[in-house]
Amino acid sequence: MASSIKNLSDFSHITVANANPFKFGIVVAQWNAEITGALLNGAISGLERHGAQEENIKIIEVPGSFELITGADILLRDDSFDAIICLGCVIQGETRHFDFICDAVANGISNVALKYNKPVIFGVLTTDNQQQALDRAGGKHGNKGEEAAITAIQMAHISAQY
Ligand code: DLZ
Repeated sequence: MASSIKNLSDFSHITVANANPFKFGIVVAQWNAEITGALLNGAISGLERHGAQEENIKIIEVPGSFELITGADILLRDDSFDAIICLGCVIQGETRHFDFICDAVANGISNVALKYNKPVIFGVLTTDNQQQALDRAGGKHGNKGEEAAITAIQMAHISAQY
């Protein structure tokens, strides 16, 4: 019997929504600025390539990835944002700092999303070394900032439908 349910492993039917109606906030960490700057460029070009207007993209810088949580919270006090993109890069060091920051940022971003009932996208690289980060900030593994922007557009679109 033929099923009307799509093959769930086939996402070829998915297209990225038009970003034109939406307002986006980007919170970017200054730590590892070479990497986060490249993520930011990827995010902006991803949004604009899908129709977002420059005046509908608000960017704020925060000191480190830990502060992405507060940055997202500050932006979402303004109800006009449709989605927030958090961009950071945490590189493994010699201490357990890495684990604490990564856990806190992932949990904190989820909590802010639930608090405001708005999409808050986790565009934070968590890598063993700088080369892995470069590879994901416009290098051989693409630009995760751009991927975060596409996720933001899709989630803003879904959110607007319900
Ligand atoms: C302190 C610190 C360290 C050691 N490493 C990073 C990092 O790799 N990436 C990053 O975004 N931030 C780092 N920080 C800064 C923290 O995120 C935060 O800014 C400080 O702990 C102050 O709250």
